[in-house]
Amino acid sequence: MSTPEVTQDAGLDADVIVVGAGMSGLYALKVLRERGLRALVLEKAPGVGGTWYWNRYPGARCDIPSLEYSFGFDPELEQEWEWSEHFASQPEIERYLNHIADRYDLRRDIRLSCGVTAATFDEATDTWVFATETGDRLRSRFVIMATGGLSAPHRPDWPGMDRFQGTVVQTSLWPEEGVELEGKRIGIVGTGSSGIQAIPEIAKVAGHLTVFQRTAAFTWPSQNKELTEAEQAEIKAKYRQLREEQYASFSGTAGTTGAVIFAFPTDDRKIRESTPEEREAALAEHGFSACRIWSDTATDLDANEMAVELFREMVRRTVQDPETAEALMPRGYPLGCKRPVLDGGYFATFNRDNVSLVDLQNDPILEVTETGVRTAKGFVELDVLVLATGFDAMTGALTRIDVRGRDGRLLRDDWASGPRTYLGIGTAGYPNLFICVGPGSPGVLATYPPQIELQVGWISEFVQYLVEHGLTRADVDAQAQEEWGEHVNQVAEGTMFTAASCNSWYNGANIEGKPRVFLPYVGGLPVYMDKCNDVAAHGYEGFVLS
Ligand code: N01
Repeated sequence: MSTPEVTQDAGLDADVIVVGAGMSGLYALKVLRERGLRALVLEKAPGVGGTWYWNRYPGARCDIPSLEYSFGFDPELEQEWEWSEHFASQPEIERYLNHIADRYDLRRDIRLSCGVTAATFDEATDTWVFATETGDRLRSRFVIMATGGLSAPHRPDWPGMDRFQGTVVQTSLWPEEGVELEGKRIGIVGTGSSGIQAIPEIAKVAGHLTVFQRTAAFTWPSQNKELTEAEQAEIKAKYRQLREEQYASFSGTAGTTGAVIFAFPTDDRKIRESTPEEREAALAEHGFSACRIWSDTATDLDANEMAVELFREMVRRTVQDPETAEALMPRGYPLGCKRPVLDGGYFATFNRDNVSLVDLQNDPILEVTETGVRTAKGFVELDVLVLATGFDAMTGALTRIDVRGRDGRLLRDDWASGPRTYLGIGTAGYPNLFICVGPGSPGVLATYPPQIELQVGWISEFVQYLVEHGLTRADVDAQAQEEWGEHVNQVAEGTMFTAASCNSWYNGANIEGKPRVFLPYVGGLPVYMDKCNDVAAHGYEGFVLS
């Protein structure tokens, strides 16, 4: 790879400052260095790993097969790293990312416990100036915001929260030293991916676990198991082919090692044309996945509701207490609107004597007191309150930093009615700032490592191009941004993601006051990268370079 003439301004701490040392940030550092650029990573956490540093709650694991949820940039790394399970646990992924930091000697350019509070574009010099929690002031020509799609925790604020004398802990800020749960009276709010993973594990050790549920979820048994040596060897022997399949796949996932729930319809049968006997046979064969095999549920709401009924039937057959089962059945929103969840025995957990459910639809939380949670119909005494209440997704990590662009504009204000980006990578008025897995890119809809390799690879090549051509400023053309935004909206139209009844973090509806805007690009990873590569081939069309 050619090495560009790097800007050697004495006043610059780096050519590129990367915010975040998660998967995107680590990879960005590696490829920027390879391109001869000086990069420095600023990370809020005391360790590397991003999501996989912070989310260390009991049961935390990935729901993409481990052999696919890993980097393909180095065949030696692929061969030497051993995954122990089909779906890797948080500690194993955190170890993997630490291994990457060591193996590629990344740590010397990573500052830990160094959260960025402000980033300001200096128009006189075409540079970015950073302020950090540690009081540092740093300057670079370019910035890569590797701040993650699901990294700004959402913490509800019920009346009395400050009064609670027990422990309050968020799944996404789980302390490294752990939380004492054995024998305790524990309440958990939230039944998305995090809550659903944590609930069966916490139930095993809690004195009593009370689950506070606002919306019943769709979740499928993960069927996670140990990865045998033979299975691993088989995949490793054809890793190049697998990676090519991932890069070419809509969601960056080849599905080789059991990503069951992401399987789309297996044939073209329509549930609307099915008989009760056929539906019963589907239940017998596929269990919870019986609702996912039909070809007409993705676009036809009536068909979708018939499929949901199959899911409800499985809940009915799994959960012994009829009232609890009824409350655990998703209603009022379609299958395919929210991020699917994989679980390790979630519904069966409600058959345990030490687990109870509070259905917040009928019995909302009124307040938190010194000793527990008061709902409309009762009071639950607690020692520990776990918040599995999600994230200000895709935009929160960016808008929580004071990012100031040209003319003193503030990103938080510019995005007050929804994010505006070009390719999810740049945003007009904020020159030289590039976003990884940002709103308007596939982001959360495509497996991160392969997506990051493609997108962060594209960004680093762009930075190298700018440096090689002596260009100091790359802003986004407002018209190109407008057209990309329209395209992002257009491809999402008619899908279950944007159904009127769909409230999800994909569209900001999980955060009070957040504008309802569908955030990721749903056109698929290959279509997205074709567009990015086309932009590059045309001299970075849509960016204004000077
Ligand atoms: O967050 P969520 P998450 N009062 O937003 C409830 C990824 N992930 O952390 O549905 C009461 O999905 C909220 O209720 P409602 C994955 O992409 C992956 O679980 O808004 N309840 C919901 O039940 C995932 O989708 C993995 O009505 C309140 C829950 O809290 C994404 O992260 C593991 C409330 C939040 O669910 C986010 O998942 C974990 C309130 N005020 C996460 N506010 C894997 O790889 C919120 N809720 C497996």
